[in-house]
Amino acid sequence: MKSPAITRSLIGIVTLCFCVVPGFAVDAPAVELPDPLVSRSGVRIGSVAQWEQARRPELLELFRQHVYGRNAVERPGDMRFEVISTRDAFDGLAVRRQARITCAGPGGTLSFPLTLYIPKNRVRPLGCFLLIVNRSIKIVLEAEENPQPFWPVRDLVSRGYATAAFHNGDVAPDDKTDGFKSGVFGVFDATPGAGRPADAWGTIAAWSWGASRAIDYLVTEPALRGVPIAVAGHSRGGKAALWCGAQDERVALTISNNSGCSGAALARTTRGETVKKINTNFPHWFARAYHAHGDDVSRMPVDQHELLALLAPRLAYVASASRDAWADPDAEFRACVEASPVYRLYGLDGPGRTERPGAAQPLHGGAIGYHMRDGKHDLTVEDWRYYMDFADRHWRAPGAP
Ligand code: GTR
Repeated sequence: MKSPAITRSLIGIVTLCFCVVPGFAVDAPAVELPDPLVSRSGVRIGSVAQWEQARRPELLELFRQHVYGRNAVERPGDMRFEVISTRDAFDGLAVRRQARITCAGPGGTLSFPLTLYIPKNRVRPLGCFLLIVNRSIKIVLEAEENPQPFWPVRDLVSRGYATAAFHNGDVAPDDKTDGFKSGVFGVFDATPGAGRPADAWGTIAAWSWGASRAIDYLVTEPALRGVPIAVAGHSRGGKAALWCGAQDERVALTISNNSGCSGAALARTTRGETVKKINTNFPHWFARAYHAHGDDVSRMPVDQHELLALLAPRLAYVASASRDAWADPDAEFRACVEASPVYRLYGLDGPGRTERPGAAQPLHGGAIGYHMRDGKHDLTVEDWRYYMDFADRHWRAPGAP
Protein backbone atom coordinates (compact mmCIF):
# COMPACT_ATOMS: atom_id res chain seq x y z
CA MET A 1 0.00 0.00 0.00
CA LYS A 2 1.12 3.54 -0.64
CA SER A 3 1.89 5.69 2.37
CA PRO A 4 -0.39 8.73 2.88
CA ALA A 5 2.56 11.01 2.08
CA ILE A 6 3.14 9.30 -1.25
CA THR A 7 -0.56 9.38 -2.01
CA ARG A 8 -0.69 13.09 -1.19
CA SER A 9 2.29 13.90 -3.36
CA LEU A 10 0.87 11.79 -6.18
CA ILE A 11 -2.40 13.65 -5.98
CA GLY A 12 -0.41 16.86 -6.10
CA ILE A 13 1.60 15.81 -9.15
CA VAL A 14 -1.40 14.41 -10.98
CA THR A 15 -3.52 17.44 -10.20
CA LEU A 16 -0.70 19.62 -11.50
CA CYS A 17 -0.51 17.58 -14.69
CA PHE A 18 -4.22 17.69 -15.25
CA CYS A 19 -4.82 21.30 -14.41
CA VAL A 20 -1.68 23.21 -15.31
CA VAL A 21 -0.16 21.50 -18.32
CA PRO A 22 -1.24 23.57 -21.30
CA GLY A 23 -3.62 21.85 -23.65
CA PHE A 24 -5.17 19.53 -21.12
CA ALA A 25 -8.81 20.42 -20.94
CA VAL A 26 -9.52 22.17 -17.66
CA ASP A 27 -12.70 20.18 -17.23
CA ALA A 28 -10.73 16.91 -17.32
CA PRO A 29 -11.36 14.94 -14.15
CA ALA A 30 -8.62 15.42 -11.52
CA VAL A 31 -8.02 11.78 -10.79
CA GLU A 32 -5.12 9.99 -9.24
CA LEU A 33 -3.40 7.61 -11.63
CA PRO A 34 -1.24 4.77 -10.43
CA ASP A 35 2.43 5.70 -10.92
CA PRO A 36 4.20 3.25 -13.24
CA LEU A 37 7.42 4.07 -11.40
CA VAL A 38 6.17 3.28 -7.89
CA SER A 39 5.86 -0.39 -6.99
CA ARG A 40 2.90 -1.80 -5.09
CA SER A 41 5.01 -1.76 -1.94
CA GLY A 42 5.77 1.93 -2.42
CA VAL A 43 9.33 1.64 -3.76
CA ARG A 44 10.25 4.33 -6.26
CA ILE A 45 11.76 2.86 -9.42
CA GLY A 46 14.75 4.89 -10.55
CA SER A 47 16.71 2.64 -12.89
CA VAL A 48 16.23 0.39 -15.89
CA ALA A 49 17.40 -2.57 -13.79
CA GLN A 50 14.76 -1.95 -11.12
CA TRP A 51 12.11 -1.49 -13.79
CA GLU A 52 13.01 -4.67 -15.66
CA GLN A 53 13.63 -6.87 -12.65
CA ALA A 54 10.86 -5.74 -10.33
CA ARG A 55 8.26 -3.31 -11.59
CA ARG A 56 7.77 -4.56 -15.16
CA PRO A 57 7.08 -8.16 -14.04
CA GLU A 58 4.81 -6.83 -11.29
CA LEU A 59 2.75 -4.82 -13.78
CA LEU A 60 2.51 -7.71 -16.23
CA GLU A 61 1.21 -9.88 -13.44
CA LEU A 62 -1.34 -7.24 -12.38
CA PHE A 63 -2.65 -6.99 -15.94
CA ARG A 64 -2.95 -10.77 -16.04
CA GLN A 65 -4.76 -10.95 -12.71
CA HIS A 66 -7.06 -7.98 -13.12
CA VAL A 67 -7.60 -7.30 -16.82
CA TYR A 68 -6.72 -9.72 -19.63
CA GLY A 69 -6.35 -12.98 -17.71
CA ARG A 70 -3.65 -15.61 -17.60
CA ASN A 71 -2.87 -17.60 -20.75
CA ALA A 72 -3.54 -21.32 -20.40
CA VAL A 73 -0.52 -21.91 -22.64
CA GLU A 74 2.33 -19.89 -24.09
CA ARG A 75 4.22 -21.43 -27.02
CA PRO A 76 2.76 -24.95 -27.22
CA GLY A 77 5.25 -27.81 -27.24
CA ASP A 78 3.37 -29.37 -30.11
CA MET A 79 3.24 -26.75 -32.84
CA ARG A 80 4.03 -26.89 -36.53
CA PHE A 81 4.07 -24.58 -39.52
CA GLU A 82 3.24 -25.47 -43.11
CA VAL A 83 3.67 -23.31 -46.16
CA ILE A 84 0.61 -24.15 -48.22
CA SER A 85 1.44 -22.05 -51.27
CA THR A 86 3.89 -19.47 -52.59
CA ARG A 87 3.30 -17.27 -55.64
CA ASP A 88 3.83 -13.79 -57.00
CA ALA A 89 1.29 -11.08 -56.21
CA PHE A 90 0.57 -7.47 -57.17
CA ASP A 91 2.10 -7.73 -60.66
CA GLY A 92 5.30 -9.18 -59.30
CA LEU A 93 5.75 -6.51 -56.61
CA ALA A 94 5.55 -9.12 -53.86
CA VAL A 95 5.61 -12.79 -53.05
CA ARG A 96 2.56 -14.16 -51.29
CA ARG A 97 2.96 -17.04 -48.88
CA GLN A 98 0.00 -18.84 -47.40
CA ALA A 99 1.05 -20.53 -44.16
CA ARG A 100 -0.82 -22.61 -41.63
CA ILE A 101 -0.02 -22.73 -37.92
CA THR A 102 -1.14 -25.85 -36.07
CA CYS A 103 -1.01 -26.40 -32.31
CA ALA A 104 -2.11 -29.51 -30.45
CA GLY A 105 -3.18 -29.65 -26.80
CA PRO A 106 -5.22 -31.75 -24.40
CA GLY A 107 -8.52 -30.74 -26.05
CA GLY A 108 -7.49 -31.39 -29.65
CA THR A 109 -5.95 -29.27 -32.38
CA LEU A 110 -6.12 -25.62 -33.36
CA SER A 111 -5.07 -24.76 -36.87
CA PHE A 112 -5.21 -21.27 -38.36
CA PRO A 113 -4.03 -19.65 -41.59
CA LEU A 114 -1.59 -16.75 -41.86
CA THR A 115 -1.22 -14.78 -45.09
CA LEU A 116 2.14 -13.13 -45.72
CA TYR A 117 3.30 -10.75 -48.45
CA ILE A 118 7.01 -10.07 -48.90
CA PRO A 119 8.11 -7.18 -51.14
CA LYS A 120 10.44 -7.99 -53.99
CA ASN A 121 11.71 -4.44 -54.40
CA ARG A 122 14.35 -4.75 -51.66
CA VAL A 123 16.97 -7.26 -50.60
CA ARG A 124 15.40 -7.22 -47.17
CA PRO A 125 12.06 -5.68 -46.14
CA LEU A 126 12.30 -2.62 -43.90
CA GLY A 127 9.96 -4.28 -41.42
CA CYS A 128 6.97 -6.58 -41.25
CA PHE A 129 3.53 -5.38 -40.15
CA LEU A 130 1.45 -8.18 -38.63
CA LEU A 131 -2.24 -7.23 -38.54
CA ILE A 132 -4.88 -8.81 -36.30
CA VAL A 133 -8.00 -8.63 -38.49
CA ASN A 134 -11.18 -8.28 -36.46
CA ARG A 135 -13.50 -7.41 -39.32
CA SER A 136 -14.56 -9.47 -42.34
CA ILE A 137 -12.26 -12.36 -43.17
CA LYS A 138 -12.55 -11.19 -46.80
CA ILE A 139 -10.07 -8.45 -45.91
CA VAL A 140 -7.47 -11.21 -45.78
CA LEU A 141 -8.89 -13.61 -48.36
CA GLU A 142 -9.45 -10.93 -51.04
CA ALA A 143 -6.48 -8.69 -50.29
CA GLU A 144 -5.53 -8.62 -53.98
CA GLU A 145 -8.75 -8.75 -55.97
CA ASN A 146 -10.85 -6.66 -53.59
CA PRO A 147 -8.36 -4.68 -51.47
CA GLN A 148 -9.71 -2.86 -48.43
CA PRO A 149 -8.17 0.22 -46.76
CA PHE A 150 -8.10 -1.85 -43.56
CA TRP A 151 -5.18 -3.83 -45.03
CA PRO A 152 -3.69 -1.96 -48.02
CA VAL A 153 -1.12 -4.58 -48.93
CA ARG A 154 -0.05 -2.97 -52.22
CA ASP A 155 0.80 0.28 -50.41
CA LEU A 156 2.76 -1.59 -47.77
CA VAL A 157 4.86 -3.70 -50.12
CA SER A 158 5.40 -0.71 -52.46
CA ARG A 159 7.08 1.06 -49.57
CA GLY A 160 9.29 -1.93 -48.83
CA TYR A 161 7.38 -3.51 -45.97
CA ALA A 162 6.37 -7.13 -45.59
CA THR A 163 2.95 -7.64 -44.07
CA ALA A 164 1.04 -10.57 -42.64
CA ALA A 165 -2.50 -10.99 -41.34
CA PHE A 166 -4.72 -13.51 -39.62
CA HIS A 167 -8.37 -13.40 -38.69
CA ASN A 168 -9.07 -13.19 -34.95
CA GLY A 169 -12.04 -15.57 -35.26
CA ASP A 170 -9.72 -18.35 -36.45
CA VAL A 171 -8.02 -18.29 -33.03
CA ALA A 172 -11.02 -17.68 -30.77
CA PRO A 173 -14.59 -16.74 -31.66
CA ASP A 174 -15.81 -13.25 -30.83
CA ASP A 175 -18.93 -14.73 -29.28
CA LYS A 176 -20.12 -14.16 -25.74
CA THR A 177 -22.41 -17.21 -25.94
CA ASP A 178 -19.59 -19.64 -26.74
CA GLY A 179 -18.63 -20.11 -23.08
CA PHE A 180 -14.91 -20.44 -23.92
CA LYS A 181 -15.47 -23.81 -25.54
CA SER A 182 -14.19 -23.12 -29.04
CA GLY A 183 -10.91 -22.13 -30.63
CA VAL A 184 -7.81 -22.04 -28.50
CA PHE A 185 -9.88 -22.27 -25.29
CA GLY A 186 -11.26 -25.69 -26.22
CA VAL A 187 -7.76 -26.96 -26.97
CA PHE A 188 -5.83 -25.69 -23.96
CA ASP A 189 -8.15 -24.68 -21.10
CA ALA A 190 -7.98 -27.11 -18.19
CA THR A 191 -11.38 -26.06 -16.86
CA PRO A 192 -13.61 -24.95 -19.71
CA GLY A 193 -16.92 -23.23 -19.16
CA ALA A 194 -18.32 -22.15 -15.81
CA GLY A 195 -15.53 -23.54 -13.64
CA ARG A 196 -12.89 -21.19 -15.07
CA PRO A 197 -10.82 -19.27 -12.52
CA ALA A 198 -11.42 -15.51 -12.18
CA ASP A 199 -8.07 -14.83 -13.84
CA ALA A 200 -8.51 -17.24 -16.77
CA TRP A 201 -7.70 -15.59 -20.09
CA GLY A 202 -10.37 -13.85 -22.06
CA THR A 203 -10.80 -13.55 -25.81
CA ILE A 204 -8.60 -10.44 -26.21
CA ALA A 205 -5.74 -12.41 -24.62
CA ALA A 206 -6.45 -15.33 -26.95
CA TRP A 207 -6.09 -13.08 -30.00
CA SER A 208 -2.83 -11.67 -28.56
CA TRP A 209 -1.64 -15.23 -28.14
CA GLY A 210 -2.52 -15.90 -31.79
CA ALA A 211 -0.35 -12.93 -32.82
CA SER A 212 2.57 -14.37 -30.85
CA ARG A 213 2.13 -17.74 -32.58
CA ALA A 214 2.12 -15.90 -35.92
CA ILE A 215 5.42 -14.30 -34.87
CA ASP A 216 6.76 -17.78 -34.01
CA TYR A 217 6.25 -18.56 -37.68
CA LEU A 218 7.43 -15.20 -39.06
CA VAL A 219 10.81 -15.47 -37.33
CA THR A 220 11.41 -18.79 -39.14
CA GLU A 221 10.88 -17.16 -42.55
CA PRO A 222 14.33 -16.68 -44.15
CA ALA A 223 13.25 -13.53 -46.02
CA LEU A 224 12.38 -11.90 -42.69
CA ARG A 225 15.57 -12.75 -40.83
CA GLY A 226 16.57 -9.76 -38.71
CA VAL A 227 13.55 -7.74 -39.90
CA PRO A 228 11.72 -5.80 -37.15
CA ILE A 229 8.14 -6.90 -36.54
CA ALA A 230 5.24 -4.57 -35.81
CA VAL A 231 1.93 -5.85 -34.44
CA ALA A 232 -1.09 -3.76 -35.35
CA GLY A 233 -4.77 -3.95 -34.57
CA HIS A 234 -7.86 -1.80 -34.77
CA SER A 235 -10.27 -1.32 -31.87
CA ARG A 236 -10.74 -4.74 -30.22
CA GLY A 237 -7.84 -5.87 -32.41
CA GLY A 238 -5.86 -2.89 -31.08
CA LYS A 239 -6.47 -3.99 -27.50
CA ALA A 240 -5.14 -7.43 -28.49
CA ALA A 241 -2.12 -5.89 -30.26
CA LEU A 242 -1.22 -3.92 -27.12
CA TRP A 243 -1.46 -6.94 -24.85
CA CYS A 244 0.63 -8.93 -27.34
CA GLY A 245 3.33 -6.24 -27.48
CA ALA A 246 3.34 -5.90 -23.69
CA GLN A 247 4.12 -9.58 -23.22
CA ASP A 248 6.11 -10.49 -26.32
CA GLU A 249 9.41 -8.67 -26.49
CA ARG A 250 10.00 -9.76 -30.07
CA VAL A 251 7.51 -7.07 -31.08
CA ALA A 252 9.58 -4.03 -32.09
CA LEU A 253 6.60 -1.72 -32.69
CA THR A 254 3.09 -2.07 -31.26
CA ILE A 255 0.30 -0.21 -33.03
CA SER A 256 -3.00 0.63 -31.37
CA ASN A 257 -5.49 1.98 -33.89
CA ASN A 258 -8.51 3.47 -32.06
CA SER A 259 -8.23 0.80 -29.34
CA GLY A 260 -10.10 2.85 -26.72
CA CYS A 261 -11.34 1.33 -23.47
CA SER A 262 -9.10 -1.44 -22.10
CA GLY A 263 -6.68 -0.62 -24.91
CA ALA A 264 -4.81 2.67 -24.95
CA ALA A 265 -7.46 4.81 -23.22
CA LEU A 266 -7.05 5.54 -19.52
CA ALA A 267 -9.87 3.82 -17.63
CA ARG A 268 -9.89 6.50 -14.93
CA THR A 269 -10.41 9.46 -17.25
CA THR A 270 -12.43 8.15 -20.16
CA ARG A 271 -15.50 10.03 -21.18
CA GLY A 272 -16.35 7.31 -23.68
CA GLU A 273 -16.69 3.59 -23.10
CA THR A 274 -16.14 2.51 -19.49
CA VAL A 275 -14.89 -0.69 -17.86
CA LYS A 276 -18.42 -1.38 -16.71
CA LYS A 277 -19.93 -0.94 -20.16
CA ILE A 278 -17.30 -3.00 -21.94
CA ASN A 279 -17.69 -5.91 -19.55
CA THR A 280 -21.47 -5.77 -19.83
CA ASN A 281 -21.43 -5.77 -23.62
CA PHE A 282 -18.44 -8.07 -24.14
CA PRO A 283 -18.26 -10.32 -21.06
CA HIS A 284 -15.96 -12.75 -22.88
CA TRP A 285 -13.18 -10.28 -23.74
CA PHE A 286 -11.41 -10.11 -20.38
CA ALA A 287 -10.72 -12.07 -17.21
CA ARG A 288 -13.78 -12.40 -14.98
CA ALA A 289 -11.84 -10.53 -12.29
CA TYR A 290 -11.97 -7.41 -14.49
CA HIS A 291 -15.76 -7.27 -14.21
CA ALA A 292 -15.45 -6.55 -10.49
CA HIS A 293 -13.66 -3.25 -11.27
CA GLY A 294 -16.55 -1.78 -13.24
CA ASP A 295 -18.16 0.00 -10.30
CA ASP A 296 -15.00 1.71 -9.06
CA VAL A 297 -12.08 1.91 -11.46
CA SER A 298 -10.17 4.10 -9.01
CA ARG A 299 -9.40 0.94 -7.04
CA MET A 300 -7.83 -0.92 -9.96
CA PRO A 301 -4.15 -1.54 -9.29
CA VAL A 302 -3.27 -0.54 -12.87
CA ASP A 303 -4.38 1.80 -15.59
CA GLN A 304 -3.75 1.68 -19.31
CA HIS A 305 -0.73 4.04 -19.43
CA GLU A 306 1.06 1.23 -17.62
CA LEU A 307 0.21 -1.13 -20.46
CA LEU A 308 1.94 1.30 -22.83
CA ALA A 309 4.84 1.56 -20.38
CA LEU A 310 5.31 -2.22 -20.68
CA LEU A 311 6.30 -1.65 -24.31
CA ALA A 312 9.34 0.46 -23.35
CA PRO A 313 11.97 0.80 -24.70
CA ARG A 314 10.39 -0.67 -27.83
CA LEU A 315 8.39 1.54 -30.17
CA ALA A 316 4.71 2.21 -29.58
CA TYR A 317 2.10 3.99 -31.67
CA VAL A 318 -1.35 5.15 -30.63
CA ALA A 319 -3.80 6.55 -33.16
CA SER A 320 -7.14 8.22 -32.52
CA ALA A 321 -9.89 9.49 -34.79
CA SER A 322 -11.62 12.86 -34.37
CA ARG A 323 -15.14 11.40 -34.45
CA ASP A 324 -14.38 8.46 -32.18
CA ALA A 325 -15.55 9.79 -28.81
CA TRP A 326 -16.37 6.23 -27.68
CA ALA A 327 -12.62 5.42 -27.74
CA ASP A 328 -11.89 8.87 -26.20
CA PRO A 329 -8.89 10.41 -28.00
CA ASP A 330 -8.00 12.51 -24.92
CA ALA A 331 -7.79 9.42 -22.71
CA GLU A 332 -5.74 7.66 -25.41
CA PHE A 333 -3.29 10.52 -25.81
CA ARG A 334 -2.94 11.11 -22.10
CA ALA A 335 -1.98 7.47 -21.61
CA CYS A 336 0.95 8.10 -23.99
CA VAL A 337 2.02 11.10 -21.94
CA GLU A 338 1.72 9.21 -18.66
CA ALA A 339 3.74 6.25 -20.02
CA SER A 340 6.60 8.57 -20.92
CA PRO A 341 8.47 8.50 -17.57
CA VAL A 342 9.24 4.83 -18.20
CA TYR A 343 10.60 5.61 -21.67
CA ARG A 344 12.68 8.37 -20.09
CA LEU A 345 14.37 5.78 -17.87
CA TYR A 346 15.85 4.48 -21.14
CA GLY A 347 16.76 7.98 -22.30
CA LEU A 348 13.85 8.02 -24.76
CA ASP A 349 11.03 10.44 -25.25
CA GLY A 350 7.32 9.50 -25.32
CA PRO A 351 5.10 11.42 -27.75
CA GLY A 352 7.26 14.49 -27.17
CA ARG A 353 4.59 16.85 -25.89
CA THR A 354 1.76 16.94 -23.39
CA GLU A 355 -0.85 18.68 -25.53
CA ARG A 356 -2.87 16.48 -27.82
CA PRO A 357 -2.36 17.52 -31.43
CA GLY A 358 -5.22 18.14 -33.80
CA ALA A 359 -6.01 16.12 -36.91
CA ALA A 360 -3.23 15.49 -39.43
CA GLN A 361 -0.45 16.62 -37.07
CA PRO A 362 1.35 13.36 -36.37
CA LEU A 363 3.90 13.20 -33.55
CA HIS A 364 6.72 10.99 -34.79
CA GLY A 365 9.75 12.39 -32.99
CA GLY A 366 9.75 10.17 -29.89
CA ALA A 367 9.46 6.45 -29.18
CA ILE A 368 5.69 6.72 -28.83
CA GLY A 369 4.09 7.84 -32.09
CA TYR A 370 0.66 9.44 -32.10
CA HIS A 371 -1.75 10.85 -34.61
CA MET A 372 -5.30 12.00 -34.75
CA ARG A 373 -7.04 11.24 -38.02
CA ASP A 374 -10.02 13.29 -39.07
CA GLY A 375 -12.98 10.96 -39.31
CA LYS A 376 -14.73 8.05 -37.72
CA HIS A 377 -13.69 4.88 -35.90
CA ASP A 378 -11.81 2.95 -38.59
CA LEU A 379 -8.45 1.81 -39.90
CA THR A 380 -7.70 3.63 -43.14
CA VAL A 381 -4.97 4.18 -45.71
CA GLU A 382 -4.20 7.49 -44.00
CA ASP A 383 -3.52 5.66 -40.72
CA TRP A 384 -1.25 3.19 -42.51
CA ARG A 385 0.70 6.03 -44.16
CA TYR A 386 1.46 7.46 -40.74
CA TYR A 387 2.51 4.04 -39.42
CA MET A 388 4.88 3.59 -42.34
CA ASP A 389 6.26 7.15 -41.95
CA PHE A 390 7.01 6.38 -38.30
CA ALA A 391 8.59 3.02 -39.15
CA ASP A 392 10.65 4.64 -41.95
CA ARG A 393 11.98 7.12 -39.46
CA HIS A 394 13.12 4.40 -37.08
CA TRP A 395 13.96 1.50 -39.36
CA ARG A 396 15.29 3.01 -42.58
CA ALA A 397 19.02 3.60 -42.33
CA PRO A 398 19.93 7.26 -42.94
CA GLY A 399 20.55 7.85 -46.61
CA ALA A 400 19.26 4.38 -47.59
CA PRO A 401 16.75 4.08 -50.42
C1 GTR B 1 -17.16 -1.50 -29.78
C2 GTR B 1 -16.53 -1.67 -28.43
C3 GTR B 1 -15.17 -1.07 -28.48
C4 GTR B 1 -14.39 -1.48 -29.70
C5 GTR B 1 -15.23 -1.63 -30.94
C6 GTR B 1 -14.58 -2.40 -32.10
O1 GTR B 1 -18.48 -1.89 -29.83
O2 GTR B 1 -17.33 -1.02 -27.50
O3 GTR B 1 -14.47 -1.36 -27.28
O4 GTR B 1 -13.67 -2.62 -29.46
O5 GTR B 1 -16.43 -2.26 -30.68
O6 GTR B 1 -13.89 -3.38 -31.89
O7 GTR B 1 -14.81 -1.98 -33.24
